Amino acid sequence: VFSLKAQSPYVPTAENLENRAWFDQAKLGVFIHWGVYSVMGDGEWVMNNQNMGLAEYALLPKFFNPIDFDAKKWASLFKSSGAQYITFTTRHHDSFAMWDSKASDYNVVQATPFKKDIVKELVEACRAEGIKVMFYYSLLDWKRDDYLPYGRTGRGIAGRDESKADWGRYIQFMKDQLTELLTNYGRIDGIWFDGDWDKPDADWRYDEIYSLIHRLQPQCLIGNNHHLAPKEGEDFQMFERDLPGENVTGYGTDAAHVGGLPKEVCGTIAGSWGFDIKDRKQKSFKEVLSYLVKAAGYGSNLLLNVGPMPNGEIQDYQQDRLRQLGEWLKVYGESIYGTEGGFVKPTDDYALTKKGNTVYLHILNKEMKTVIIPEVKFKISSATTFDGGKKLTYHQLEKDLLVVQIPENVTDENDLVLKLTVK
Ligand code: H79
Repeated sequence: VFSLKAQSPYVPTAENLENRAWFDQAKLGVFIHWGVYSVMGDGEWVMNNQNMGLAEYALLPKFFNPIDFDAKKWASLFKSSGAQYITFTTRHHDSFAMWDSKASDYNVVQATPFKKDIVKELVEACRAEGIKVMFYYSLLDWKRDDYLPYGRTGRGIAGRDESKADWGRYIQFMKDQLTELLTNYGRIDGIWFDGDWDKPDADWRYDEIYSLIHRLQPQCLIGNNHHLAPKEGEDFQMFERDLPGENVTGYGTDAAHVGGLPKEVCGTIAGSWGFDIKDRKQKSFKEVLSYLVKAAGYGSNLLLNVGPMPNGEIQDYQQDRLRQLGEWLKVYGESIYGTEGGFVKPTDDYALTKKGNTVYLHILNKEMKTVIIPEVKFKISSATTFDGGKKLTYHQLEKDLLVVQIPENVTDENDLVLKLTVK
């Protein structure tokens, strides 16, 4: 007989620790924001941002008929990027379930002409490619009455009835949906919660929710985008549009709240998470690669987002970025996968990763002739180009300064990877 209360303090099982160790070295995942909001082509926050009423928004599922969706094509694209896992939006803030949910008929099978269980197709296709699957699940809800009273968002959305507020029922609804997701789709490697910040003072009953998840699937890694220090029962810590502790967004997690769990930063290839037809902030390959390399320099994974179109296609330039990463990782993967980071703080100019007695020095700013790195606490015995073909001049000075001469005629527009051997 299981206790409904979480064991306190939370003691992760052996399977869970093993999965954390896998996650910690995985370094690249693909985030997918896809839902009925994609039909609008105005990002995943369109319901809130355009103050769409419930009746208006309820028209969107009628247009969700992604005739070009091919889960196998997606999975093969993700595989070619070098990603080790995906995180899919099973349900975003609009409450729409992308699977055959019994707890709510507001789902892809019952409410769209497509009628197919997207989660099922995606899970099966990714599994066939050896890609692990995590589920994004929103805590915040812009549709259900039982979620009320209002949090910080969603007030302009017409059609909800505050007299039907019922927090206990809402929590039970989430448990029912999470149970479906963790019972009907085989092994799931993580649950990625978002939206806590809408009601930071609510009793989210994480003790019950997290213990339910770990009871159903002990290896399932729990992360929660609450922008706070990790809470009891969580297995990894995520940083939205941020590097760990940098908090450039202002609503993120500052350095004081970075914990000792495996880390993941998430960011977009486009300017938005969900498909935005007017997107004018498309990232170059260099920007995307620098994000991956800096994340690894912090010892963190990068969860890189694509926002598929309503027809089920992923935009060509987003596909290109993924394939370019994969091509790069085929050559330089040893400097990313399975490395440690966090021993020297990355900058826009450089990032360092480490495996055994090899330190990989990533030069991100190709204008530099010399790189000067402070706080280097280890002694090195050699410095070479990535292929070992050319010895580099370096000096280790007092105050832990490392100075490395950047070789001439060795150019890589995006990231020049150098190798240091640690004594
Ligand atoms: O799913 C993607 C986004 O839709 C969701 N998380 C990613 C992964 C997300 N949207 N916004 N945010 C996360 C951060 C929200 C910040 C704000 Fe606020 C909401 C700023 C103003 C309203 C938090 C709540 C800070 C003030 C109120």
